[in-house]
Amino acid sequence: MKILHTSDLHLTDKKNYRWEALTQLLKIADEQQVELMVISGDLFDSKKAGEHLRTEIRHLFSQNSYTIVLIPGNHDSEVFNRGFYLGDNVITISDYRKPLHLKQVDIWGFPYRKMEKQEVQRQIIEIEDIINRQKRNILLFHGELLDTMFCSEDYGDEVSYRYMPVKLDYFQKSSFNYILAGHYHTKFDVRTFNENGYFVYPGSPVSVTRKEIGRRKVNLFSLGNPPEEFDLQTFHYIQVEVSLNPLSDINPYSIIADQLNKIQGEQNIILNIKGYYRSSEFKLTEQQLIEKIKTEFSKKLDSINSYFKDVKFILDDDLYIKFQTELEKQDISPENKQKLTDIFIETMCRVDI
Ligand SMILES: [Mn+2]
Repeated sequence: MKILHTSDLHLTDKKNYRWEALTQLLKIADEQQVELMVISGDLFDSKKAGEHLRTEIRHLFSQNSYTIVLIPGNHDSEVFNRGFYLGDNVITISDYRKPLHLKQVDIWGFPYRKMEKQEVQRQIIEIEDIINRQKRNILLFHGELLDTMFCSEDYGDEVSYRYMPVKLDYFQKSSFNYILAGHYHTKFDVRTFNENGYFVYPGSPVSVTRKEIGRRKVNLFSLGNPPEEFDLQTFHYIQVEVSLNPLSDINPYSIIADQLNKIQGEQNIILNIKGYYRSSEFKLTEQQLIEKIKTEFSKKLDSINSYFKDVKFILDDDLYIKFQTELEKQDISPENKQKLTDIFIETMCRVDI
C-alpha cells in the first residue's frame, strides 16, 4: 500500500502558492497511485480559512480514487470539531481511541488539543491496551518532538508554548510502525523510536514563512518500507549567501548578479550579503550597489539582508597596508588569510582612524 504523507499547508485563499501546492499534491497522489493520503494537521491556516475554503476543498477532495485521512492541527482544530463534511473519501480522526480500519493497516490519530506531555504519554499507553498487533499501525500526530533542537519559528509560530509535546522515548515500547507527524515546517526529518518504528515530519510542502528554505518535500512510501522523501515543484524560498572579499578586483555587483542569475523562479530569493569591498575601486557606494541589485532583480528577490560594508577608508590606511604586506609573507592558507583580513578590518572598524 502506497501512502503520501504531508501536513501544514496553512491554506488561506484560493489564489496563492499554497492552494497550487495542494493541487500539485493531489496530482502526485494520483500519478503515484497511492491508496492513502495523510494530512497531519494544519491544512487550514485558521478557522476563518476553513469557513472560506471548505466547499472548494470538498469539491477537490471528491475527485480522487484514494482515501484522505486528516487530523486537526493547532491552527485548524476549530474547523474540524464541528463535524464538517469534506467529501466521501475523506476521514477526519476525532477520537484517539477510535482508529480507522483500512485493509491491513489501522490508522490512529491524536487530534490537536492543548495538553501537557504527561497526558499525551497517558494516551499512548492507553492505545497499547487496545491496539491490534496483527496489523500495521500508523499514528497521526500534530505537535512538537522535544528531542529536537527546533525552536518555535521552525513550526511557523512565534510563541513559546509547546504544542502537544512528546519525546521519542514515549514510543519506545509502543506498537506503532509509523508516526506520521505535522507541525514542524522547516524540513523533512525522520527518526526511529524502536526497531520497527519511524517518526516522520515531512516539513511544509510549500514555504509558509521565510524560515522554510529549499525545495519542499512530502513523505511518499510503501507500507512496510522506510519513509521516503519525494521532491515537490512548489513555491519555496532560496537563500543566497554572498561574501564580498575586500581584496577582490571583481566588481561586487557582478559577483552578486552572477549568483542570482543561476537561480530560476520568482520572488523567492533571500539574499544575504556579507563581507567588505572598496567603493573607490568600483565607483559604487553602498547605496548604489543595493539599488542596482533591487532594480535589476526585482522579480527574483524576496528580500535582502545586508551585512556588507564599504571599507575604503580602512583599506587605504597605512596600518592596513602594513598588515597586508606582513600577511603576504606568512605561510598560511588563502582561507586563513581571508579570515585574518576580515578580523583585522572588523577590529579597525571599531577604532577611530
Ligand atoms: Mn502547527
